[in-house]
Amino acid sequence: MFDICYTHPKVLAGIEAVLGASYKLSSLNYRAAKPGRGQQKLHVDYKNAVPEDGYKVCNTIWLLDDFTERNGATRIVPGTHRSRDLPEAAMHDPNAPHPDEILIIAPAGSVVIFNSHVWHGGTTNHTDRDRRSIHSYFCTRDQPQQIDQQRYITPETRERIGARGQAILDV
Ligand SMILES: O=C(O)CCC(=O)C(=O)O
Repeated sequence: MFDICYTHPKVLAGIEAVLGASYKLSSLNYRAAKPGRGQQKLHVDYKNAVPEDGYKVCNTIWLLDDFTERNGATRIVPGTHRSRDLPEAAMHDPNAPHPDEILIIAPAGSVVIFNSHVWHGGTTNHTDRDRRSIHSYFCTRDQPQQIDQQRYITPETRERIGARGQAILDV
């Protein structure tokens, strides 16, 4: 049931728009903002600010629940994927609200595709229910994967996903 997270044509078109044609899955993971929790520092999904030779990472959030003003929706600071600074260098407190941040508010079933050099992070869930999501996270082929897919792939999965899926997983 997770194959769609790294094979959906519209998602891959979005990834390609950011990373170019030479990308692979870095990891597929689940995250829930639990009641009273979920706050993250503003961060990027790369070790440094944007490298000279272009963007290296691009993330997607698959909303399993509605993202609302109150339940720990992801915040992003639009335009910061062009910044040469990391949030911790530019901000006194990356945990604090940023004046230009916006919340991603969308219904369950939506997929958010974002250049994850943009400053972003989870916010606190002020409701009594988990706010759940799946991330399929991509990187350029010159980068190490967050999860070494080759190590975990089963023969059944390899067979099922075919040559295209194998190329995206880099197995
Ligand atoms: O779940 C979210 O709202 C954002 C998660 C995130 O950016 C992360 O875990 O690095």
